[in-house]
Amino acid sequence: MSQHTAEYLPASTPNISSILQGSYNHPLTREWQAERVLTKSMLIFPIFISDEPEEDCPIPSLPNIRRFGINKITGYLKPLVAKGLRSVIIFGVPMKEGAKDPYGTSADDPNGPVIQCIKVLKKEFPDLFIMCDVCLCEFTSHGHCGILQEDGSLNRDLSVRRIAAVAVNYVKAGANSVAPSDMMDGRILEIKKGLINAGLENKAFVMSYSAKFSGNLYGPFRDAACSAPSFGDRKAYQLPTTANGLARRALRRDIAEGADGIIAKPATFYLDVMREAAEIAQDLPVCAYHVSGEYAMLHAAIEKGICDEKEIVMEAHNGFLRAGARLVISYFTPELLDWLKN
Ligand code: PB1
Repeated sequence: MSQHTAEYLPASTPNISSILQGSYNHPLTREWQAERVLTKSMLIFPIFISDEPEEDCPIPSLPNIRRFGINKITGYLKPLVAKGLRSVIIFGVPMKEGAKDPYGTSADDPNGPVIQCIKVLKKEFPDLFIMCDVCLCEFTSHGHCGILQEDGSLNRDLSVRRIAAVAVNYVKAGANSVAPSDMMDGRILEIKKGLINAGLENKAFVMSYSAKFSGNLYGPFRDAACSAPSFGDRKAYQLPTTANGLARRALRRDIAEGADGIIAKPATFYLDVMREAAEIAQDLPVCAYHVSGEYAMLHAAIEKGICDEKEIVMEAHNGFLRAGARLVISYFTPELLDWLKN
């Protein structure tokens, strides 16, 4: 008997139910264990569009991600669409002098980056699903996501009405979906009412950022979108990082107000929230947003050789699906389009 076998013990006789390894000892049976498999149609790719038509600018804190002008974006997206890209989410970035004011007027400027980009993409890629982030932070001089009172706090009513107007104008321009990331209370209801008043209620998928936390993982995005608040922070309108209860309340509220889908973000650090969101919003698509800080952290680990790029990206995205997400907003979309078969 081998020196490593304890002579004094009889041959191990486990219960039959103790034996699991036979169920996953083959690559195919390991695939069978997944309740949900990541596919290209689940991916929504964030794109940053500026008002400089010829811009093509790398974002140092967001490796492999660039900010484009409307004359450059179709050339960039063409090969991705050919590889199976189905959806983008547009973030407008007004760069011109004087483009920002306290009301975010340029957010739905017919000649602004978002509406121009909607039209260019609809023309070039008629089957591409165009989602537009709806917020004021990229367009306001103060960098907050809503309209402010004199004392610097949010004017909820004016903010919600402005957000709804912007959302309706994006749909009028041809957007298939609007995703308000502003976090103002009641904006989903206002957007739905605005769409109904415009006769567009059956034309747009309203994707609510319901469970969105005021963490420390949005820095690279703010670099790309030039959208950092000029004072204070977003803690008065993005959820506290410890707030499971508020997230559940916001999810139930947005579903009751008519959301067609919900986003939980950040993703990796909030998989518990994602799971609860999938239970509360079981009749709607739940979308994970793998935010810029999470993306940059993975890139840092990959660049340091701590993990293999494809392995760690797939592990992270499979975690979002395991927690109940059916969609993923991911800056890794271009790589995933190369790796995924379907
Ligand atoms: O990738 C990211 O970090 C997403 C950032 C996110 C975009 N929806 C917001 C984060 C923020 O700046 O607070 C933008 C809010 N309108």
